[in-house]
Amino acid sequence: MSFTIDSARNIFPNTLYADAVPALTARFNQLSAEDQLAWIWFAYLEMGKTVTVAAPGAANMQFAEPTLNQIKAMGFQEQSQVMCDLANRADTPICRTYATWTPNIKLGFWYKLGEWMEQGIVAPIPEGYKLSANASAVLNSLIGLDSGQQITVLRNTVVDMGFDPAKMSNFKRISEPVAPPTEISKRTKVSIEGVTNPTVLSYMNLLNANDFDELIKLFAPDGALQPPFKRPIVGQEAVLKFFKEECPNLKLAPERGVSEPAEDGFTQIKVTGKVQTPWFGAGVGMNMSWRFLLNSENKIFFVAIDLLASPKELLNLAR
Ligand code: ECH
Ligand code: GLY
Ligand code: GLY
Ligand code: GLY
Repeated sequence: MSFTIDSARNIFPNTLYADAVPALTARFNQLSAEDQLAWIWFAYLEMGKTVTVAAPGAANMQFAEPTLNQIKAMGFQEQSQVMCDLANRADTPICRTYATWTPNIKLGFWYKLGEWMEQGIVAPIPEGYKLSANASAVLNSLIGLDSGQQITVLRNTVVDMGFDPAKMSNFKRISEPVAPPTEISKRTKVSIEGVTNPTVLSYMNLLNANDFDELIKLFAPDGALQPPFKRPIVGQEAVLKFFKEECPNLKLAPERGVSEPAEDGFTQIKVTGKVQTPWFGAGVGMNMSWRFLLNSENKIFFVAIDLLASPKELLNLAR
């Protein structure tokens, strides 16, 4: 029997991922649009007590600017309607535009709206707004999670807003131009206790250097990558597009791992460690694992990236 993408997903089945994130996201999705927006506002304030979000880069803002200016010119009532429409995933021109943006453009858009809400330029969450009992309960659950899980929930809520791309016949993804990779002389090199496999080390180093054109060469032509809480992205072309659209400026700090032979000359390797997003930098270290399945030519047939349930999982390399 040889590996399929589906069977590859089950390597290292003892990996405990943060299932609190999809659980909380599902509860959040049950709330009304008004409650959702207020919930995010309160969650954002709460998190602001312990972590700082970085201002979006100019590249993330240029595509959102026309829509932001359109919203700025509206009265409060119309602005509130636009925000509710986004949460409701309504079919409006702004919700259709929003749907075409990459996650980083969407986050930059809301970052700016949040600033404007604070400054009184955009309709604020009404003073004294009282969350429903359900929404309060969901907020309390969020506050109980570690910061890496909190920012993942928050990112999901933003990414899922807007009209459903699957319902758009003329869907075309809008993404920022890809910045050049880090100069060779400025690149860093990871070391991983227990792992010397050159493909795995290069994967980490090339991703840290934003060198996506070299990184993709480590994958088999039909290779796949499974981001946290997502279905696998299959094939070099689709994976490269994902890297360019969603993965600039991540910082991977793998710590340890284990490598062992699998059937058909394949090798399975699990690595655990920390990951930083450019939005929070060193302020939030996400506890992650990478589960690699390499083919007999040492190309990546499959890699799953998971957000771990707890820091304790960083030490779990069991098969
Ligand atoms: C306000 C109220 C009204 C409604 C809204 C508001 C604004 C909200 C704002 C929220 C901002 C949230 C942010 C969240 C950022 C989260 C980023 C995360 C990144 C995780 C990345 C990972 C990468 C893993 C990977 C690795 C690989 O090896 C391969 C690639 C990949 C308040 C106005 C909405 C402003 C900024 C969680 C884990 C390691 C899979 C990518
Ligand atoms: N400030 C983070 C980003 O623009 O990606
Ligand atoms: N690690 C669990 C999953 O496949 O998403
Ligand atoms: N999913 C990776 C990021 O957008 O930060």
